[in-house]
Amino acid sequence: MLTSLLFAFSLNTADACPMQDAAASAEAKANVEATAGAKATFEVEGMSCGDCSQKVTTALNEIEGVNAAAVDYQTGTAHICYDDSKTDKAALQKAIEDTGYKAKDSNA
Ligand SMILES: [Cu+2]
Repeated sequence: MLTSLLFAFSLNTADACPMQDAAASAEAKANVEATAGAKATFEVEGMSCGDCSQKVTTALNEIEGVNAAAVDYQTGTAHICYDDSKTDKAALQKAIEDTGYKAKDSNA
């Protein structure tokens, strides 16, 4: 009984705050660099776990014109490849900030 309770608790904790696979992050970033299109990099403030970076990644991918996005909470960065005839840096920044984190253009 106690064991299953503890197990359930640790499962929930893992659910709420997953780690991010460092190899997967590196692969996602390489994918952004290899994809054709305009590139943007933002410093994203306030992400604390894999859930946060997933949330930002999803928000970016929902923008029409985003070809690839790689968000890493450990380095606090978002690398994005986008079609600049469909969207722009301001829209990317707004999408990140709408998820609740502060974003700053690294190349501005
Ligand atoms: Cu988080």
